[in-house]
Amino acid sequence: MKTAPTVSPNGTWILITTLVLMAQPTVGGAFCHAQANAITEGQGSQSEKKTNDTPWKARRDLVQKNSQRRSEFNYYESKVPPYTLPDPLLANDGTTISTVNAWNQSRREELITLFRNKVYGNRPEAEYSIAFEQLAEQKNIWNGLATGRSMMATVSIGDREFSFPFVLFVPNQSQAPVPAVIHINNRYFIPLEKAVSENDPFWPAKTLIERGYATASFHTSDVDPDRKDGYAEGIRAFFAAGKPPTPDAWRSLSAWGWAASRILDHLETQSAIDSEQVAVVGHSRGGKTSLWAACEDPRFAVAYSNNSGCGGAALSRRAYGETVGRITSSFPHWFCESFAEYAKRESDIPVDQHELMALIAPRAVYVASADEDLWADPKGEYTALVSAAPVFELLGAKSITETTMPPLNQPRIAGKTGYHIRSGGHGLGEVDWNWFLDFTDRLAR
Ligand code: GTR
Repeated sequence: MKTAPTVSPNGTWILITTLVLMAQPTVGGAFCHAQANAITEGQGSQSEKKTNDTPWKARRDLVQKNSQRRSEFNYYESKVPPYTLPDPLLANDGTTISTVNAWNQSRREELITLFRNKVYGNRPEAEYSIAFEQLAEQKNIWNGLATGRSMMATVSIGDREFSFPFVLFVPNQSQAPVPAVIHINNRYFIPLEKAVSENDPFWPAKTLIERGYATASFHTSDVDPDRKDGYAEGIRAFFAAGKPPTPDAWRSLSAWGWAASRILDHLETQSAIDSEQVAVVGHSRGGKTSLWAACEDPRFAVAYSNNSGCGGAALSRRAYGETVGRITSSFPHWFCESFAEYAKRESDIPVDQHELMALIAPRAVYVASADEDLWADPKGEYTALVSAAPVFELLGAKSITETTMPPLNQPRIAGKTGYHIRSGGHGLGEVDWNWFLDFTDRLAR
């Protein structure tokens, strides 16, 4: 990556970055995953008291309610099909990867290529430049705690341009460069003034600043519209010069993750920020994106995936709650065409989602589920995280290895991975942020 800071004619500073994006080749492999699929639902209805050390299990009332409401989807542990997870440490040629070098030099590339070709698509190879313009600044917000900036990123190819906005807060009073959090906002754009006046639980900029983090946020649809028919207006069409996407080209999740990387390009130029300690955070479709963003961009030190479910942290092979068939028909713009072919044949996918966490290793991964969000398959999310442990271990990092789920509302942290399942439904709020920041505090300082 080449960067060349320049000053624009109107006096705002601009950073030009030239990147060459590469696509790569393909593979597969498989190991037996011990199944712990005893009939577990029904142990802990709403009225039953749970002791503090009772591992989380789906509430019987919710399993029944969801099953009745969406009878074509499975919410019963007993009906999860037996499955074998692909072994991230088994190379294409059948050899077992047992050294850090073999992982870094070949296996990691094989695996990410599979995800590109089969799930999220390949990012374009075109060269581009990027400029960051400061549109507005507030210097002494929250009693002088932070400076807030309204920013515009503009990507250029020849004389064509594509722009998307983001908002950035940097603490004022820190002696040393601070870690940062890039928030992928899949719901709405939060302008500077609003982020200052309301500490939105979905992106609580003030809380993040108070806890010692810089933070930036952008809205996914400003980069690639979150609609089946939004292609022409987004960054993907911009790169393709308006041509339709090829079947294996990147889709919206990858485009949003790419945008998070562009914001990281900007953070790298900020002396107040420690760009080696940047987390990428997203909820739901944003949480699918945060994991993939960290796979594609090794500069992210941490990925936090909140309630991301199918196509995110949850194992596809469990087919619990949302399935590959359902997600690819409801949201065809999120995944490349191959993924849809695995509807009802999840066991044929050459990868599963634990390998996303393996691709991020030995960097940090935090996964969060919610008790009532069975659509996102909390157990599948937790099991994926734990199933990446052999790769963390190979790479010399500790991670969660306990296969039994933690109790409700009790975060579990081991080395580079963390997990919690919180009371309540699908959402990202104060409790999630606080537990996540407790995790990153340990990493950062
Ligand atoms: C749902 C979708 C999920 C999840 C969610 C969200 O409709 O089925 O995969 O991504 O949207 O983003 O809120």
